[in-house]
Amino acid sequence: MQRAMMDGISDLPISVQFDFATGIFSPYADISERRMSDLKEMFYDQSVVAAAMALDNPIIYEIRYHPFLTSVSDMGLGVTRIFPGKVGDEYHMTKGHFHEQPNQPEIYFCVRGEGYLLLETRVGEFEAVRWLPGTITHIPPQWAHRVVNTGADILVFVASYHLAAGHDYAPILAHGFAQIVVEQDGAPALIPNPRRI
Ligand code: S6P
Ligand code: ZN
Repeated sequence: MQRAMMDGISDLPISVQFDFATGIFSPYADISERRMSDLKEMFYDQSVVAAAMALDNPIIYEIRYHPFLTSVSDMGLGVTRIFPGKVGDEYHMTKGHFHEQPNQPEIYFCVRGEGYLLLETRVGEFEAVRWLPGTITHIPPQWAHRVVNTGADILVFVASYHLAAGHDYAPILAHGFAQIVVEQDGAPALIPNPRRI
């Protein structure tokens, strides 16, 4: 079958509508929830993780996706809502990943909330970008990316990427990022990742 005749493929412009009040756009094709159990290796205080999983296994964040497929391209839109909160003193965050394909970047646009975007290369270069509503970051290929919500409000960001990029979670699962974001004296602080010390 020709690609242009497959389901969901259109070579015409398509728009979806984003609601700034809720951080939800529609229509969307799919939604994923990430609960404590999905991130259990990511947080450093494993006793708090185990207790939260046993209690109610809370949702840490959710992502709504929409693929924009044409006969020659595969742009993906993802809007992530990270709920406020901490695991012990470590703020809620996304799992974080590299893109599998070595030439695939991404655009992240913070539309609500506050926090940090953590970025790290496979050879250990590390950056933490302070994020506020309106911050737009270009994530170059082969920089792993994780968003941390340090505020009392939900953090919402828009992601735009090619679906062919793929996701590689394994290195983050194995050793996390160089730094973690925790509350110290009532404020967010970046500290070395205890799993790497
Ligand atoms: C995809 C893009 C986002 C994330 C989403 C959840 O390349 O970066 O849509 O998938 O923010 O993060 P994670 O690390 O759980 O995939
Ligand atoms: Zn990505």
